Amino acid sequence: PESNRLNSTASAERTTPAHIIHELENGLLADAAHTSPKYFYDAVGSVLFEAICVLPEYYPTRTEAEIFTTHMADMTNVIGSGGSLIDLGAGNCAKAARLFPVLHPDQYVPIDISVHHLQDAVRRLQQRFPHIEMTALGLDLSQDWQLPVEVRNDKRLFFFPGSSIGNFEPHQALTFLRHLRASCDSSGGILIGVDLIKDKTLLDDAYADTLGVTAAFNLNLLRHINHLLHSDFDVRQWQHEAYFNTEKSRIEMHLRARENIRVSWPGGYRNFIKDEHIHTENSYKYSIDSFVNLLTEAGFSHVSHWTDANAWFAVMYAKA
Ligand code: AVI
Repeated sequence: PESNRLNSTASAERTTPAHIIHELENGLLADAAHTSPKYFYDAVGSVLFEAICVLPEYYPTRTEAEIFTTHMADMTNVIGSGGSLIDLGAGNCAKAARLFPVLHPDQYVPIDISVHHLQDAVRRLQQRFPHIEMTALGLDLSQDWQLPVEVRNDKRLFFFPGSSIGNFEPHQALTFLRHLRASCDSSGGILIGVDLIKDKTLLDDAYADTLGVTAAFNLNLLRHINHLLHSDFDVRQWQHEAYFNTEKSRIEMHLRARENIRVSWPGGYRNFIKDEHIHTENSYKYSIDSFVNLLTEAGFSHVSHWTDANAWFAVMYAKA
């Protein structure tokens, strides 16, 4: 819209990398304003996400954990042991650590956008498992990335739990999976958590919990953007919204303007009219068949999958 501006003479002193400023500005100035879900995870956002994972309404974390507990022996038989375990979006490394005693990796490579967050967890893990070589990497998986040479290419197992693949657009998910396939030889594989299509009410409730933790998680994005962009979002002027879009098979999260709002930052501004919204996240839900097809299209084969009794969530293993 004409009233929304990007001035060429941005002035404030900044520590935020230019490509992040650009990405945020482009998203905020688009006709349908949007932001990348990676900006949820500042210090507060990461803690709020950990809280989401233990909410009664948020079934994915506990359901996935239950699938691992129930089917671990069968999974171990299919996957085998040894090699490099490459943990994509490792966070506190807790999910991968549960695999160490059964998969016995020779090397553990946790990857996260913030390597600082990883370091404490890795130090503690290294004490518990001194014989596993550990290399923490700070990489933004939504950008182009390559594994450095210190990651051994002998039985690379990519571990991507939590249905984080659902936060990619399906075409990006395919590109990402193809990149994983290209990043290992035929001894490699992938172990991935996938959230499945289910009753709309269950899905809606998982992203609009009664305590308002997911609302806080969504709204905290505005505080993080203020920090990165030096913008003046006022959290109180925005309303959390989340619902399952059945046609597109995805949860959509939005922030809706409660009133007419002008948001400014050094170099630009955007006027939002009441009820206009910022699209902050998609979380795609798959059927087992559609995800098996995606893995196959990406070049993986021999897909095995395990689910819970309700078929709410699936863990899949595929060979390279
Ligand atoms: C990290 N990701 C898999 C979560 C999800 O379910 O899409 C993020 C999340 N957003 C709201 N609640 C949880």
